[in-house]
Amino acid sequence: MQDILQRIAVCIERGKASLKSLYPPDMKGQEGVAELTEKALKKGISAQEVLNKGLIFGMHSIGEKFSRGDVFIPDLLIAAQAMNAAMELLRPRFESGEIHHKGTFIIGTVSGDLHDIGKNIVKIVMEGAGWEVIDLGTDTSTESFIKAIKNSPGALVGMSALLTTTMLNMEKSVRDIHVKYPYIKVIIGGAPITENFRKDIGADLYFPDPNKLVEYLKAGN
Ligand code: B12
Repeated sequence: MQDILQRIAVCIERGKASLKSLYPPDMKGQEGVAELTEKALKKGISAQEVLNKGLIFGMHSIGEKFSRGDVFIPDLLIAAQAMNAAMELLRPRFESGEIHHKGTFIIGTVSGDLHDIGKNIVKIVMEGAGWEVIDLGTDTSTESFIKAIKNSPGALVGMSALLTTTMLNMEKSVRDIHVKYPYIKVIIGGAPITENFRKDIGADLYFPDPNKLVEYLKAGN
């Protein structure tokens, strides 16, 4: 089992999306993340394990290489493409089949920030837990959040940030949302976010991953 998850991680890291992908040239003709994900699921490995021990692990490995200067932006983009394609394969496995939505969850990556892999995972996990998700995409302005809240007044709002620079943009968005809609709960997340930062900017909740958010909501909060 470890073997196939490791192979998935390597495919993400190398940006090998499927058997057909011509990139990277040294992996031509080999199975990619699409085939290996299908195989792992058929073997009975859970979607959560494929996500955490395969896909996310692979993204973290390439992130470390990027920090060391061993890979560059185009490598990250190719890995991100493979990651997003694999997540689409996992999406049905996260669906709970519940007919009634538990509520509406608005999510966006904050202004100035183009990272969307984490946000997309939060979206899939929340949909799987029975929430209707309105995805505002990346580089989401405060105005876009406010417009979405106006159309779904009872929604929960999620914000994602991956950069230490763009996480600062959360403060304005949270403040402006709370001025207009004091009852709206704003939940923040993303690699650089901490509980102390949440307190500093007055957001309502912080979770390091979407499963913790779902557990919190399931507990009736
Ligand atoms: C892939 C990637 C990119 C891709 C993004 C592609 C895409 N479609 O997303 C591209 C190439 C575009 C990119 C660009 C840049 N990047 Co970049 N990137 C990464 C990388 C390697 C992986 C990020 C990722 O997807 N992680 C995997 C996901 C699953 O994790 P996650 O996002 O943290 O999400 C999880 C949790 O945090 C949580 N979560 C996330 N959001 C939310 C929200 C809520 C509500 C909740 C509850 C939970 C939650 O749940 C998720 C699942 O568990 C990281 C390195 C790393 N180790 O993180 C660097 C990294 C984030 N990038 C970095 C940098 C510097 C940049 C650039 C500035 C580089 C440049 N010179 O241009 C640009 C900025 C572009 C911009 N304006 O946004 C730095 C940030 C440093 C810093 N301190 O700010 C990092 C850390 C790399 C590094 N070590 O230097 N990047």
